[in-house]
Amino acid sequence: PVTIHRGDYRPPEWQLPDIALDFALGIDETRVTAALSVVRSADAPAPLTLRGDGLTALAVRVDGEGWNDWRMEGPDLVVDLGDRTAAVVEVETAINPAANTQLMGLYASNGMLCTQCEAEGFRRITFHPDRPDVLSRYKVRMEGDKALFPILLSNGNCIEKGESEGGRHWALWEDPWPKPSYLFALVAGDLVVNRDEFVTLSGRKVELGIWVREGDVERTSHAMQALKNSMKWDEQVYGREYDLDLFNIVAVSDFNMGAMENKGLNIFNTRYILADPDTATDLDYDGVEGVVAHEYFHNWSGNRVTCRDWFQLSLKEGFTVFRDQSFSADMGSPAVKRIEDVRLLRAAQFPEDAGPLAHPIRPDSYQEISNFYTATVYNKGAEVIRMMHAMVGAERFRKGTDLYFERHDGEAATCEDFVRAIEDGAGVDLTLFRRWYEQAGTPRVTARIESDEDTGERVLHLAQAVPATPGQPDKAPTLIPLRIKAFDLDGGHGIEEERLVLLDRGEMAVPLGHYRSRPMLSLNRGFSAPVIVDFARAGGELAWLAAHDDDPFARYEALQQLMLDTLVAAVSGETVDHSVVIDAVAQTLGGRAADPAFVAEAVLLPSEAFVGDQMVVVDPDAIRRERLALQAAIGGALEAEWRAILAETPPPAAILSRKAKGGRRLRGVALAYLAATGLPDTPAVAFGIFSDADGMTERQAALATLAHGDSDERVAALDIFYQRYRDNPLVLDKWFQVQAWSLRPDTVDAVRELAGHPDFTLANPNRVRSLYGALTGNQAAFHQADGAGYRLIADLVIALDPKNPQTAARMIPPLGRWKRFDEARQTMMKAELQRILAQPGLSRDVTEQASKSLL
Ligand code: BAL
Ligand code: ZN
Repeated sequence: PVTIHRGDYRPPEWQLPDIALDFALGIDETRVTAALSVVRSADAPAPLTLRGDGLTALAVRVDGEGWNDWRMEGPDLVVDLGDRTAAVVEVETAINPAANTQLMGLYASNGMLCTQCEAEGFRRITFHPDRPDVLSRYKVRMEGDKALFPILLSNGNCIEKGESEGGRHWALWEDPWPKPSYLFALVAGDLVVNRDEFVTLSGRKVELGIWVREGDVERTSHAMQALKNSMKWDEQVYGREYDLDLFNIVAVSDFNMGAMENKGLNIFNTRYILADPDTATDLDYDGVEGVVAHEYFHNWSGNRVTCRDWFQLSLKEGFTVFRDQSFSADMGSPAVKRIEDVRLLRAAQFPEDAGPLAHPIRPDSYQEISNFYTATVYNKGAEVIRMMHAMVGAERFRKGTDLYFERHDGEAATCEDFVRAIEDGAGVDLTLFRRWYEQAGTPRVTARIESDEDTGERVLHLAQAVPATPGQPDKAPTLIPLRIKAFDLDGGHGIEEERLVLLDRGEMAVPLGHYRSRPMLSLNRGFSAPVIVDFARAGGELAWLAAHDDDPFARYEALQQLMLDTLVAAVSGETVDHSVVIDAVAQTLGGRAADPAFVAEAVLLPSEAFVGDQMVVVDPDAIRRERLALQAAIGGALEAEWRAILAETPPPAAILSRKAKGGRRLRGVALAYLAATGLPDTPAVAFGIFSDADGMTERQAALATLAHGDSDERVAALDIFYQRYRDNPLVLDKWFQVQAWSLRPDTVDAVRELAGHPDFTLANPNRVRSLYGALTGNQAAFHQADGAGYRLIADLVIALDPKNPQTAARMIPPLGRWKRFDEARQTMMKAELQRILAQPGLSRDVTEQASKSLL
């Protein structure tokens, strides 16, 4: 495969100010006529190269005349326009949406037609430069059978529609805003709408529509509320107003991503639109709110200002994730949101940064851009924006973003443009900070406190190191903003104010002041920098911070560190005393009345994978054993507390207040701790909760708990759940997922069997992720000593690649983490990667991921 390098960027030779598309719609055949008005840049060569993927040109016309001066170069169409500097090039193609199992371009899903063009799907619809720095105004006419496709949608506004012969009808859509091809969208199908409206800051009325299949419209109210809240929030916090009279969202079941921000016509995975208390958990509700916001926010950070090239993907994704995170924090609990975001970063991005697929948030090269929609580009990208925000403060940051939108509105910009706008707008020098864009790898900050011999002053010594990553053996120090605060237990000094320390060199000494005894130091509060901190602290110090730190994230972090230290010691064969952790958990539980959601997060044990990340060689079986032992110890010691929490009447599922959600979350945690004790009545307790539940949060928590065990209640609950929800795909995903998450020793066998279940299908990415994605997240199962988990994932990749390479490639990274495991596992993991690579006709997506994973 060809490697594309960031440094090779050249501006486009041809601009396409206007595009008219004509679709004759059909499930098995759709005819596309594209009329591209093309304008040659000065001194660009004459031939016009239009990218294609699996297309044949049925006819080519130039300025209305049949044209023979064209040829195919591989998948691309090259049209020789002689000495013309401008022309209208018309190309006709025919595509088969029903056969499009890749779900890129125009495809059929449940009888409807829809599109996904980011990053390079537009070239599967028609020939086009298909690069984000070519922006055009689109006019789209579509015609199709009225019974099959009663609803016809595209970007912008519908300016005309009508009936035609043979039961067909048509619609003409126009999008006044120039946009890159990846933001093109079309939907045709039998859909119903939830309509609403929003009045913008300047008083303009916007019609809102969420389009779903018949029967689903009742489950769209949360998404609609989230949309209106997002529109208002973006006005208030960023001064960004919506810019069309219409904003449509369509929900589709078969979708590779979570959702897509097409201009004025967002297309969503149903998972992030549909929610009601009976079928969606509180976390699902939060997911809907966050993704609706994310896609809406792209209207400015992504659409009005787009990316110059795909290396700049984090320009729109990192910034937009930061924006959606801030929105969700404002809508709910900032502390809990921060905990969730950091947990995700550590679970998905830190391992990526530490493995063979590590790349900077602005990558330097790629073979297949779909492989770079990563936690690094998105979530570390968001952390990088967050650090700038932390360094300059909200007000100055807003000056920077205002300048960014003002300077680059209507343009295809770069990450550098963003950083420069923040520098100029906020008045800050980010020279050194730019290394966050250049260097991969999670920086490691080591900290220790010493006393200055002469002055008696306490000094915090900090050092940073960025680890070597593929292609980047040597790293330079970067700028790391660390929020710190020292607490003085002996009085005298008083409690200090929080400070922001800018660690801008390899090593640095920070005077803390005079203390009689070593102060309790809260470091990297709020996770102000996405780094790993090595700071040796005794259990007592962590327990004190877990109880007393006034930053809730730091309290959470201290308790997590205490649990982590205990687990790592136990796994390393040390005899550990569980009582310090138990006391700290008990202490934290004391605050549950005030903030149950925070308490639920804080008392959760670190995941098996995160414990593994602390070890030189991961021992999945020992981690499982010791984590279960600690869980059982906490469960047993605090049995009365867990039972008391479970004895309370749960908040009604329909109430989605912060407190109600927190209460339910804590009950789920309480049930898991109680069940870990193995006390004989726990299956009955869980089954009681499962049966009495008035909503999915409690029902799923109880089912997941039962799924770990071996009781009759487990079998009964799985069966009841299946029978009740067998016709609801999103809930059925949960049924697959809880079984693949199970801590039972036979989970790999169970997953293999479930893959043969009549409701399992490779055609639906959500279903694939619910079973196999859940398995790779189940550390001890995936790394089962006989390699059966590895085999299963490799078999999946091989079977799925010919159908849907993008989703297949996303299953590979867990196999690429082989370096972290013992030799036997390493050998088996590499063998599976090699087996994948030996398949003939492998996609570029899978080839890139599998071959890089072997390095
Ligand atoms: N742009 C791809 C989907 C998303 O990040 O919104
Ligand atoms: Zn996005």
